[in-house]
Amino acid sequence: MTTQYKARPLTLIMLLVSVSGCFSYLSAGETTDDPYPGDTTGSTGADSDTSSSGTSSLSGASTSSGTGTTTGTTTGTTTGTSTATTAVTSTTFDSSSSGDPCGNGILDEDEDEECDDGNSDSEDGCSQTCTWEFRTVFVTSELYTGDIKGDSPLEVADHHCNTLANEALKEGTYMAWLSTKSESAGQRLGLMDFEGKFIGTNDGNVIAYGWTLLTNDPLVRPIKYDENGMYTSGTVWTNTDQKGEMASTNDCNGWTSIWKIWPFVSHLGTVGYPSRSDPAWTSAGQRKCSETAHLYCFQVSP
Ligand SMILES: [Ca+2]
Ligand SMILES: [Ca+2]
Repeated sequence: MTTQYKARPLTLIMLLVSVSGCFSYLSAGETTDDPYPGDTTGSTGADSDTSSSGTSSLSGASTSSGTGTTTGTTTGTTTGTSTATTAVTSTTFDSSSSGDPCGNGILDEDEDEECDDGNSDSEDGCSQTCTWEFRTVFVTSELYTGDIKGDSPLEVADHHCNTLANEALKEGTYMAWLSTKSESAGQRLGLMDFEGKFIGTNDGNVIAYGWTLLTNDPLVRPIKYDENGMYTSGTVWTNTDQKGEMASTNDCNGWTSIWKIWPFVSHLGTVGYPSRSDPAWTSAGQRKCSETAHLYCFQVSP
């Protein structure tokens, strides 16, 4: 018992020294190699070695695969970005080129839309291709001498047209089919590109299909109805030929006078007949400016 009692402390001391040495050795190795000393997972020898060679090959892989990755990433990213940018640009371009497409209710003049009533229907004033379909034409119910008066008789004539149209609840802006020696009706009206229908005030019957036929062919129907849709006869001041150009020098002195100063006789003015569909509708001879005649009025804008 005594021997055993004495031998135990010595054995314990030797064991402690031996174990202490082992801990001391391991601790030193770990401190040197383990980049994560607090990480117990990496504190085993096997993991430490793997980690060490891993770090080494990671280092190499890091460089080469880092370069490769960088290159790949750059190429990939560049290609991807380029493609993405192209796609976005393409989308933006498409969106821009179509602008506000016809039928969306937004007028896009860059796309040559004359109108946009928010639908794809025709025969409602604005066509499915967003162009105006109708221009109303009438002969005035009122009569005027060849002296239209005012500083600018053509503008006064336009005013007469608009006043009568407004009173008859006709929409839009109107101008008189009237020329002087210096200004033609065709130039004034600005309808040379109009391809829709010129319609009358009586049930919207067609008078001519577009400017080209208006100025080259006989009328489909005469312009014989006034702003209220009432039948009108007599003559119409025009001094305008079928082409919309000045018909003669007979324009009642630019629609400013009835009488010449000397000899004291009436000026003359070229007239047309509202009952005719041949070129006589606009140019059928002269009348004394002291007489009275109607005016033709054309809608030039909505
Ligand atoms: Ca539009
Ligand atoms: Ca429409």
